[in-house]
Amino acid sequence: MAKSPAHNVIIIYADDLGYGDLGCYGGRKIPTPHVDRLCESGIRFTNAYATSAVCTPSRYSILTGRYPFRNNQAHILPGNAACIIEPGLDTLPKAFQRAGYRTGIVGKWHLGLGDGTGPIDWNRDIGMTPLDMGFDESFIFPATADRVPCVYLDGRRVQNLDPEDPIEVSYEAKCPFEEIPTYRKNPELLQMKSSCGHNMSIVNGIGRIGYMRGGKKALWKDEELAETFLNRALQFVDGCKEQEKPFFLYYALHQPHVPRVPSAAFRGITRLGPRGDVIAELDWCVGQLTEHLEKLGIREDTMIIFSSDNGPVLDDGYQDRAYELNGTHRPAGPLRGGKYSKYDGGTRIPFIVSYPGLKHRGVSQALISQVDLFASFAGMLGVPLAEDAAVDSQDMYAALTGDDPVGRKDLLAEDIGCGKLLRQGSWAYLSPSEGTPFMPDTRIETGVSRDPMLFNMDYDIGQRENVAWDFPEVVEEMEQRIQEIMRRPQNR
Ligand code: NG6
Ligand code: CA
Repeated sequence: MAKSPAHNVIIIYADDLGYGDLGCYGGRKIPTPHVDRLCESGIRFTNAYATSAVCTPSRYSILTGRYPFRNNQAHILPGNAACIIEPGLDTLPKAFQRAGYRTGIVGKWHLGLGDGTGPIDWNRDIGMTPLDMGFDESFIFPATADRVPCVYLDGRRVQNLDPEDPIEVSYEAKCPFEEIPTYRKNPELLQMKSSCGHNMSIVNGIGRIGYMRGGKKALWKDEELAETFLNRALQFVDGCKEQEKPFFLYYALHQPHVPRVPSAAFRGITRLGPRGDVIAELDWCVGQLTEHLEKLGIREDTMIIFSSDNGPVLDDGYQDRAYELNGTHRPAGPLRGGKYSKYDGGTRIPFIVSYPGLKHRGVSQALISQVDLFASFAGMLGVPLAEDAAVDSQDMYAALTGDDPVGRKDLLAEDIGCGKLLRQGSWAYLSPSEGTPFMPDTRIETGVSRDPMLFNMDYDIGQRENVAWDFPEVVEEMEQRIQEIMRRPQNR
C-alpha cells in the first residue's frame, strides 16, 4: 500500500548547471523565471549534493541509489561504452514500475549501452538500454553533446537510421575512417573552435570527441536538441494522461553542457553568450513542461524535482567566449571551485522540490544527496527494497517535503579523480588525494591536495580557511567515517 496518494514525479536534471546560475539561487544575470516559479509551490534546498563532480557517476547514483565508487566503471564514459549499470540491479524507475507507474526517460543518458560482449552495433536493435533499466519509454542521446555518435536513440533504435548508410563509431586515438571530416583535416568546416580536445570528428561544424562515419540522416541538429527532447517529454506525459497512469519521467536536459548551441530564438538573448543563452533556453523548456501539465490539469498531481548533475564550468573545451562574457556572474554562487572539484562548487547543486500539495514552502537547509531519491520514492510508494538494493540511499522523503529540516547525518561525494569529500553537520572535510590543484584549461580549482582540508560551512561557505590543523580529532573522525562508508553501506 502506498503511504500517500500516488502522484506523478518528474526529475528535471540539468547538465553542468551551477549553484549560482538560477535567479532563485541568487543569480542576477540570466533570466530563469520558470525555474524560479517552481520554488513558489515548493522548497529550495541549499545543502543538496550530487554524488560526483562529473556526469556519469552522478547519474549512476541517482538511478541506482549507490555511491559511484561501488562501481569501478562509474567515470566519464565515451560514447561507445557498454552499459555500466549492473544487470539485475534494482533501479529508481523499476521501483516506480513496481508501484504501477509508467516510466520514461528523455534526454541525456551517459551510462553506456549494450552488454559489453562486443562493440555496439548502431545499425541494429541495441541491448542494455534504459528500456532494460526500468524505463518503459526511452528517447535519449547516448553520451554527451560533445561525444559521437551524434544521434538519438528511440527505444533500442537509432532514429532515422538509413540501412544504406550504416553508422560506425571509434574512440581510438587515430581516425580509422579516412573519408570523414576531422578537426585536423577540415578546419574550414568549423563553426565553433575547440579550446581543448574536441578535435576528432566534425559533426554540424563542431569538433567532437570520438570518430563516427555514416548515419547522415540520423544526425541530430544541435540547435534542435532542446525542442526535440521537450516534445518527447510532452508526448510521454500525454500518453500517460491518456492511459490514466501515474508516471515517472526522468527528463535529462543537455543544457548548459558544451557545445552550447541554442535554438535561434535564444541566440543572443542574454549578455553572457551561448552559456547564458542555453540556460535561458533550459528555463523555457521547464516553463513549457509546467504549462503543459497545467493545461492537462495534472500540475497539482505532479511533483517536480529540479537539479543538476554537477557544478558549473565556463570553458569546457570550446571557444564559445563563456569566460570572456561572464562578467560578474558567479555560476557557482558563493561556492569555491566548479565542475570537477572536490570543493563544494563541484557537487553542491541547485535542488528544488515543487509540488502544489506540499505543506511547507520556502528554503530548506536539510542535508540531502541525489542518491537518496531512490529510497525516498520507494518509501513514498510503499515499495519494499531488497537487501542489496539502493544501498547508499536513505529515505529522505520527509526532508524532501519539508517535514524534516535536518536531513542526513552525513554524505559522501567525489571529485573527478574520485577524491572524497564528506559533509557532516557544519563540517566539510576534503580527504587528501593526488592530482592537480588547478585545471588550467577550465581554470577550475579542484580542491585536490595531499593535505587534509576541513572547512566550517556555517561561516566559511567559500571554503577559504582550512582549519584541519586546529581540529585534528575532527579530521581523524571524518576520515575514519569515509573509510567506513566505503567498506560497507550503512543503510541496510
Ligand atoms: C571532458 C570534456 C568536457 C566534458 C566532460 C564530461 C574535453 C577537453 N573535456 O573530458 O568537455 O565533455 O569530459 O562532462 O574533452 S560531463 O558533464 O558529461 O561529465
Ligand atoms: Ca555534467
